[in-house]
Amino acid sequence: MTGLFVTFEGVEGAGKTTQVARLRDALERDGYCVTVTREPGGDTLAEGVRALLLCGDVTPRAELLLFLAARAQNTERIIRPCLAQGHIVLCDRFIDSSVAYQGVARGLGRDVVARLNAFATAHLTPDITFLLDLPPEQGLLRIRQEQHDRIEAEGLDFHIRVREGFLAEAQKNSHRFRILDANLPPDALHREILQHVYRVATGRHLRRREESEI
Ligand code: T5A
Repeated sequence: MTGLFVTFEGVEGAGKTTQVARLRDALERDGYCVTVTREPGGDTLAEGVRALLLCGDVTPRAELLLFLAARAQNTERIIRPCLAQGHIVLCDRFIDSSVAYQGVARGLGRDVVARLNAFATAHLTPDITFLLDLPPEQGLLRIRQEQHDRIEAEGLDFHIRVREGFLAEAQKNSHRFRILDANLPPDALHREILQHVYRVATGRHLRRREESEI
């Protein structure tokens, strides 16, 4: 079994978490084994790194390395083992967030981040990446200002560069990216996401829940 690895990317407030939850519910109703994880986060260590990253005083290079450390941990401890068991793994942000935020918006360089991503994940690439594309000013309005973390509180020009970084990655990796208009209602987005997941999943031997209960 090789599982199916699906990632969700986009600017702040684009609706990634909402769509991950809806997709998990739909796939589980259809009997699939689904694992949901997020970045930064996943296991206890990576969740600890998340807390440091979202509120601490972090330099750009340290920020990148902390995101990568959390990703290495999440990949080896959660994502790869679940894929090996035939699960559909849904990850809220992954390699493309580091390229867009640290590589492009922070200016550390797209290629250096891509190489470090390859090292951190031992070259694991998603089967499908949904890019929920939205003007960042709209996404930020969806999140209450008093709840903004250190990165959300960056200026609008930073978030505009993030969006451009994602769109450039989507063009470069069009075989796995699906760009969606994140202004569409959640139901319409969910239908499109589910249809595409089933198209790509056809022919793969994915674990059903009754098999894992044997
Ligand atoms: N980061 C992360 C990096 O800089 N580098 C990296 O390598 C990685 C992995 C993570 C932060 O870390 C940065 C990026 C981030 O700044 P986070 O808390 O996980 O922090 O931030 P987000 O992933 O952006 O999570 P958010 O919750 O802010 O945004 P979501 O998940 O995109 O949006 P969601 O689903 O929570 O929805 C937000 C609001 O919009 C509504 C929802 O009901 C909710 O109120 N909504 C919609 N409204 C209208 N139309 C729709 N289609 C809607 N869908 C949802």
